[in-house]
Amino acid sequence: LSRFDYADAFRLDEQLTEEERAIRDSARAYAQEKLQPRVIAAFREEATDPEIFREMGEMGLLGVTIPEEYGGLGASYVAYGLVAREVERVDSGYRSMMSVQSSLVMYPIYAYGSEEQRKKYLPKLASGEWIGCFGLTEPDAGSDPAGMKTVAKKTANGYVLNGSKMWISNAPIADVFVVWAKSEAHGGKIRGFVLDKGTRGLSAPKVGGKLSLRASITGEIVMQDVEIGEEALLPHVEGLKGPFGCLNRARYGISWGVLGAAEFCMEAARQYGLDRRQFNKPLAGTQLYQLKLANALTEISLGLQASLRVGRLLDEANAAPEMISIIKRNNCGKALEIARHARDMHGGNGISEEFQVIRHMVNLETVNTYEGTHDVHALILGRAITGLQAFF
Ligand code: TGC
Ligand code: FAD
Repeated sequence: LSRFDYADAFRLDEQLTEEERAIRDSARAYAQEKLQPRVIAAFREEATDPEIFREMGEMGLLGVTIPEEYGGLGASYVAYGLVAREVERVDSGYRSMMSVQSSLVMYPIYAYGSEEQRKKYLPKLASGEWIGCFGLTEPDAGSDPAGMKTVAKKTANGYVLNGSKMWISNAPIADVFVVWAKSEAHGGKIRGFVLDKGTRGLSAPKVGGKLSLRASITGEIVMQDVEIGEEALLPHVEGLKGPFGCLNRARYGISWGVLGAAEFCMEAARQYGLDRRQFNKPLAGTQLYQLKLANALTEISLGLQASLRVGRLLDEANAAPEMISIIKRNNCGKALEIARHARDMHGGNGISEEFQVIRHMVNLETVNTYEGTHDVHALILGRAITGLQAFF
């Protein structure tokens, strides 16, 4: 029998294509060389460097699955997941910046947009010259986006939008706003609109005071009589399946990303336990310490295999949303638990920014909540199991 390597327990590496390995390696090199050195200060100062989008664009990390003719990489969903894992190994906020741009802004423009919209927006979003955001959540409509109040009224040449969005990643620095609204001209159905920064009546104030995901800027989107032309409408989708189609992809990416954060935490705890001695022995030589490492390794290894499986099915256009709920929910919950244990295993040092585990821990609280909370995904699965919806 061959030897076991805890750093790749089920030999994920050999299940990847050469291209996927190459994309993963360049994402890892970028994340470790360029993102890791700035993250501690960025989180402390609650500062988001927009230059990161340009850098990611140059590395081909934005729109990994979007065809090359629109500036993307034309690579697999597995490759996209591997990028999310490497970026989130450094910080969930950086992965958030990348996944909003790729899955929530570029994807809907690609999948639901006109050819003019694709040509106008996708290459500049892929290069990071333009930054995008996605406005679905509102102050009074979070888990229940069907309750949104933002409306689009028809005018002679287009629409006028009124409403506000809350908790929107990238919004204060965004050039492109994908916004979902109930359109009176379409029988009150939810439609997508692409707005440009600087349009009269459109503003995006920052949400300050976040104690989680501080390296990623979050804002509101306020729309007061925002007049737009017909060309701002995403023509090819109607209803909640529009935003959900994007969320399927982003949630899938998150399922890989959080395991990158969990791997960081596990490795940090392992090293700390080898270095730190108490009671005349390394902490890593105690049974309780090893139990926690074994639990972390088990969940990370199982989670990676599950995400890989769903990624392969996505690449065959054969994945169901419920599969994505399983991996988003489970991997987020497990990563959060692993981060909390790693924080504890570092003792007092665990609360210091220097050791980084507490930053991952508080970030993962957000990731467990956004893109459908842990409990909302349980209800999606409960509905699939029983045929009974328990949301209301
Ligand atoms: P429901 O009746 O279930 O469905 C309404 C319509 O939508 C379709 N649909 C889907 N289509 C594609 N993919 C999916 N996953 C879909 N889920 C539902 C469905 O077929 C139906 O279509 P049609 O044609 O029959 O009308 O809708 P509901 O109102 O009962 O939904 C309930 C629930 C809980 C499932 C849903 O609202 C939900 O998932 N809530 C969570 C909201 C959420 O995830 N928000 C995320 C906001 S964006 C964000 O957080 C970005 S953070 C990113 C970052 O920074 O990284
Ligand atoms: P609520 O829906 O009010 O939920 C509160 C609690 O009630 C949760 O525990 C939830 O599980 C529970 N709950 C809700 N409904 C039920 C039910 N039927 N049964 C049992 N329990 C229930 N949104 C965007 O559109 N774009 C973004 O870019 C974006 N970025 C974000 C960035 C950050 C940092 C954060 C924190 C959020 C972001 N969000 C974004 C919003 C995010 O998607 C929502 O916060 C999330 O969907 C939950 O909605 P809510 O905050 O209104 O909580």
